[in-house]
Amino acid sequence: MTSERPAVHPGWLPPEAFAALGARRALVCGAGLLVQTVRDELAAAAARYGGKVTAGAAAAGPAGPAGAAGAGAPELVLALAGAGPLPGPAAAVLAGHDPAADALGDEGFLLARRAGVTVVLADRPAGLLYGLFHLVRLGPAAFGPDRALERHRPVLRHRMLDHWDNVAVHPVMGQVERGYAGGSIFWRDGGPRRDFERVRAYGRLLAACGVNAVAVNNVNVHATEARLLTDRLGDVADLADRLRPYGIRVHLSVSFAAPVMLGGLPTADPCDEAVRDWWAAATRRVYERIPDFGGYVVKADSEGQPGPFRYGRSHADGANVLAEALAPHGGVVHWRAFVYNHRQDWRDRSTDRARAAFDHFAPLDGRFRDNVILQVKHGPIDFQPREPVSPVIAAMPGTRLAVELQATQEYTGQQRHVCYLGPWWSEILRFAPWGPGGSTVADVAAGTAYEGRPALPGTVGGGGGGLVAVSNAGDDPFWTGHPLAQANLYAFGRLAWDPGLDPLAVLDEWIDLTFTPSTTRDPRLVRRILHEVLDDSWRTYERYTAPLGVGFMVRPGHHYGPDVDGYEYTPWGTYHFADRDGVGVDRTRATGTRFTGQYPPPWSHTYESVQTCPDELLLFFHHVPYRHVLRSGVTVIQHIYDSHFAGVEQVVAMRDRWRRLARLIDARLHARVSQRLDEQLRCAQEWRDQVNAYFYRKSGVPDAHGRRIP
Ligand code: GCV
Repeated sequence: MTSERPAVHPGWLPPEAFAALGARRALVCGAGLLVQTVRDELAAAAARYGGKVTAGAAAAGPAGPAGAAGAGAPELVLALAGAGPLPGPAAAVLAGHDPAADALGDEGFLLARRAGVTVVLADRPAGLLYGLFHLVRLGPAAFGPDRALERHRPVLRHRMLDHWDNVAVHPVMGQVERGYAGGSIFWRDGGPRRDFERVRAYGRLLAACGVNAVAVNNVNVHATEARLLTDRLGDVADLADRLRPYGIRVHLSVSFAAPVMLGGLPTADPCDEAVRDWWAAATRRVYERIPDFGGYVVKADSEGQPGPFRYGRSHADGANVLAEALAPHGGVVHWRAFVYNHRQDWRDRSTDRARAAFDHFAPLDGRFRDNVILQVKHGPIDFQPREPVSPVIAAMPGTRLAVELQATQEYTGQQRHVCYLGPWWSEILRFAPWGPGGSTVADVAAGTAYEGRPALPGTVGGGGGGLVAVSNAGDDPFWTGHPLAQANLYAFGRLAWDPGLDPLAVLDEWIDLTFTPSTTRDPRLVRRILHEVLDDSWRTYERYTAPLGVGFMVRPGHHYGPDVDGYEYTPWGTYHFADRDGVGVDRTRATGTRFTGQYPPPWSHTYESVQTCPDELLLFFHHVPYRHVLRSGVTVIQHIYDSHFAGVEQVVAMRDRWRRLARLIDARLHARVSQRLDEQLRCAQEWRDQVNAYFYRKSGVPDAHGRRIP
């Protein structure tokens, strides 16, 4: 009997996505690994679609200085600006650009179409690669009428995915902590997986949406994973070799206790000379092996991971010792701000987990080295389907901050539920922490939020920390378990490249690339139905789960499905405080935990008052009676009933719509999604019934519409 492995889905790079490029005569000018990748990509496409690829400026052919495309002349030119004499059309495009006023940087590119020739120019090889994938997105439109000169450059420099992948299978968390897409692409059963074709294909998908960094192991660093820094470094180098051709730098999660665990030192005290030397030497060896290594990711003093507190040191002391070791080599340390007391006494009403990151980190502003990136979860608690933006993001003008999102759907349906996160992420990135019209979260991540203000003494200049997401990909044949969750991975990269993009337009891109005309019998219908299923799916998820921003009504441990009181009497600090009169957490300055005071105005006032607090966050900030009337005009209890009934109805509608795609798209993909929609509906009904029954029993208030509440 032969056991055939199912073919891996091509994601947003099916061969047809290259049809328009592959049919052209292309010229690629320049040298270097990434330029070679561009050439190889085009050559593969040309072999399939009948085009031709030539290399180097000498091959410019008869396209004269005026740029007219004669027979045999290139129809497409991708060139490094400094790659010697450029063919006419490319030279003309270059002449129209003023590099002094408008630099392209390491990853930017110019695009124009003149006299029948499409031209992409870049200063650096990575720019050429991103230019190529931009053309893939444009498809035939790249070869239409002339296009005026466009300049493209990423808004965020660091666009990183963190893999919570374990090398050794963890007894509780498995191969991938919070992974819902099968095993790890990188590791299996205690060692490297060595499926390098898969790693390369992953890098290619990531480059095509704009990601440029990957941390290859879990932030919870256990004994085996710690050794990736030393005797298992070769396994990391192997991954770096496969990701490098796509412009992706590898990062490593390391244990703060590594000097003790691996170096045999008696201490990991960051102020100890031997500890500093150990980090410096270990880091030097990493760069000898991986010269373009990105740096370290550290979860310290958090959920049992070791950290500087043990030695009476601050997190600035801790981060700086690693940063100092990385600095000579150009590396960065991503130091996570996810620090809180996970052994809280639930009876203690004075401790508020939401406050923790700010309380720990805001006082350290300005004390981190330039190559420390403080990585802050987007919300103050932990990736719930609705949270306010973390106040830390507005509190540290003298620190490089990265915003951390969660593509893996730990709290948003675990890739069994459809939940397109693009609209949520876009809302977060556009949020203006200092009030409407001011700088945004994206500006903080880009390092431009404080431009124009005088620099504070000792602060870093420019270059924000970027955007990070916990990856949702694994060795599943569809990459992400739920095939439609691919849209989240794609959207993350695109929004990290440009946080101003419309998440529904990004979804269009993903649909058009993934469901190409040759793989669908009715592309317009497919696109319409995919939009109907995905566009509002995050809000649908929110409707049938925990209400009004209160969060954490999930089953403890695995976090799937409802359990309203599951975390209520536990040490984790995630409570809703429902009683017979009302529900929600009082985080006001007047009567509560004073968390609202961590925000600058106007939000400190907006969130403080029940009158102005947005409905969707009301229970995050306030404890209110069930009959409290929301700004929408309905009572809290009626909103709970209404939203939970509506959420389930929307899942029913999603499932019906999806059925219409049977026989219009790939049967395997259709079947996988259908099966998951059945589970989504079952789970949504369970959420509705548990949440509604719970609050009906607590409050005794019947549903105004007399619907059945079990
Ligand atoms: C990697 C949550 C998750 C943990 C995760 C942690 C983190 O608590 O449940 O699995 O650990 O976040 O972000 O470090």
